Amino acid sequence: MPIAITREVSPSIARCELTHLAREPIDIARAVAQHESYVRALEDLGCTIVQASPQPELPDAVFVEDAAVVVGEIAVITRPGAESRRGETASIAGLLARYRPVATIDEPGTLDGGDVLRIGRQLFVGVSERTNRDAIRQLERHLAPFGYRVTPVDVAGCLHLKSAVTQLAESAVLLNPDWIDARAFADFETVAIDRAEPYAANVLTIGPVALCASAFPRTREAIERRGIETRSVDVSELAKAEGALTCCSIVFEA
Ligand code: CIR
Repeated sequence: MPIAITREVSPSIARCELTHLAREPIDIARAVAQHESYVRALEDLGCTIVQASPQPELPDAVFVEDAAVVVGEIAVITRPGAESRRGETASIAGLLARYRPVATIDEPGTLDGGDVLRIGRQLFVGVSERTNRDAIRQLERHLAPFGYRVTPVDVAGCLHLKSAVTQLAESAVLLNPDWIDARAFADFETVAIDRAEPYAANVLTIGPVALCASAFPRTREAIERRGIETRSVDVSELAKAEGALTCCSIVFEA
């Protein structure tokens, strides 16, 4: 039974970091309601929800994914690329210490969990505006003893690696070939997003089901045509903060 760590939307979310999007007003009540639907969808998919303590003064605290990388043996607490987000990690470290030994990424490394795509014993890590090669080397040092392989992947045009590619099934990924070099995923079956929906590559797959954002129906159809069951949630207000589906949880086996 997977655990999903989540954290409620901060009332200060309007002051979130933005890199590739223009600032738009965020309807907080709607963002909160959408986040609650997201959490319910995770519960419906069998996750036990563990809520991190609210951090109302930290605008991006709902995007817990960026604070840690969890594998079966260990949790690695990140050092987020945006300085405004560094205060988010301590509370997540405290929670994860209940489940795993905890290691850290230290200065000068910067790493956002959104840049880490784990598929089995392989970790693809985006080299992005948030994640640098020093942190990737530190991550590799923490994980290599457990048999994990770490592969850096250049990311251009989007915030994180997982804005451009996520896992759909054991050996299949969903990707946007405009933002990463698809050859890095040559060993996998690839499903391409619909070109009219560039932000659609971020899906959260739990067991056999891919949770998709309702804003991207064409890509959802492409996933279903591949024979993968999908569910959808509306996260349009969180998307204005440059967040997507994987960002709002840290999912791992207890
Ligand atoms: C940020 O720019 O850091 C937040 N506004 C959005 C973070 C989204 N996180 C993710 O994709 N893992």
